Amino acid sequence: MIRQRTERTEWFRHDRFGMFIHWGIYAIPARGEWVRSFERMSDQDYQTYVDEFNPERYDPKAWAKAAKDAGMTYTVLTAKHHDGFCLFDSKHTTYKSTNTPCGRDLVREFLDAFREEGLKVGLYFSLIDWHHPDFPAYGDRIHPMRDDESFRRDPERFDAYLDDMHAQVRELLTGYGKLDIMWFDFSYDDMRGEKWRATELMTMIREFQPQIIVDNRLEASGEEGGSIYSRTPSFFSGDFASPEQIIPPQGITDEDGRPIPWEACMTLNNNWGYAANDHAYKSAKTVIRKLVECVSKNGNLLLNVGPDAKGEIPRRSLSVLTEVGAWMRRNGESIYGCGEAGLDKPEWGRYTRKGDKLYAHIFEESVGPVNLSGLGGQVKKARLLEDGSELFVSRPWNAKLYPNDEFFNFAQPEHFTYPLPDEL
Ligand code: JFZ
Repeated sequence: MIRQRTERTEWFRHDRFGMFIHWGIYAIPARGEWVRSFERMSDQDYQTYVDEFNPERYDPKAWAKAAKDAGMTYTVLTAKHHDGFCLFDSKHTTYKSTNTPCGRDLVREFLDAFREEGLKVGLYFSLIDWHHPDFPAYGDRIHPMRDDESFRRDPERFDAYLDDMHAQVRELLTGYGKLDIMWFDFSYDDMRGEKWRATELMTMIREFQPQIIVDNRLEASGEEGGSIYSRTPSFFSGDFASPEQIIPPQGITDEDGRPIPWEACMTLNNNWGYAANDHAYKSAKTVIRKLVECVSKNGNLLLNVGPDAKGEIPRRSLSVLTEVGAWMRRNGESIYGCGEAGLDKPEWGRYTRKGDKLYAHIFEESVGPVNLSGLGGQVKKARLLEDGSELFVSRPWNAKLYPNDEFFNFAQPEHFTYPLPDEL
């Protein structure tokens, strides 16, 4: 099982940087994708937005271009989020984009556009469905109007929900060409694993799309026994771990210390879905450093955008992506195909590594030479990645003051300025 996971995730562990897209009806109220739950909206309240959903400026080719220009090589779109609204023409519900003024199968257009740009494509699919009449409530966080524990214990009704949920996944797996990622979300409390009929679901997935990779959210993250973190993952434990809004301090390994493929997902501001008043954007510098941090720990970054109700990625998001892309064009070699260096984190930044090439990401400008601690005698040559210029590797003039140190240095030629990448 682990060997197959390693094979299936080869491209994923190479590519390192993807675009997450949270988009749906919730872009209209523009207060994030949990708005219906947080604001205690009834199905009827929410229907107002469904009835007017018409993203006239939806141009997935522009999204694909933005992703590619940012240096991203894969993408994941919310085909259906917790509100249950499908961005595709599902035969198992009327709650879908083709039944709104929009009238388009948004998922199909998305897949065509991103594939055309040469990007790998994935779909997010919510295990939770606030609209389906047979889906039980999840405390009062999901839908207080249906917060009814007895309902939750009605297995037949829940089975009817699962039939529909599986049928929709089947539609996506069979009607939309080759998919590279299936991103389920999420499990909680006892709502996990076989509660979703996960073995059956996973069997179907592997039957129709043997090469697809699946996240680990068919089970609650951190569950003991059978999880992706354990020595013996379940059949439905998935191919990669999905830490959210956090970069695991030590990367992710199993009980035996073997690396587990992982992908941190991260918002650009503080919301996944479009939130008109959320201006708390991360800078390009922060995004680049977080990407480097992920790669330095053998992980990926799935960076989110939340397009607006008209179908456009917010301008602030685009400008960050553009800046990240400019850096990636010059320094992408230190990201793609790279991973952990097997060295302690240096004082001034982070290392990534590909084979015998070590990439030093200098976050903090040094005074004098940059210390490559522990690499004494091993560095053959050093180049600035951005422009290919030579960097001197030598012991600093005062190395004799540190007789026990094994460090080597990027020496600064005495009368020249040492050029640091300006984004870092
Ligand atoms: C989930 C969604 O609820 C959210 O809207 C977004 O799509 C995000 C990517 O995923 O958020 C979660 C899922 C799981 C946990 C927390 C937030 N969890 O297990 O703690």
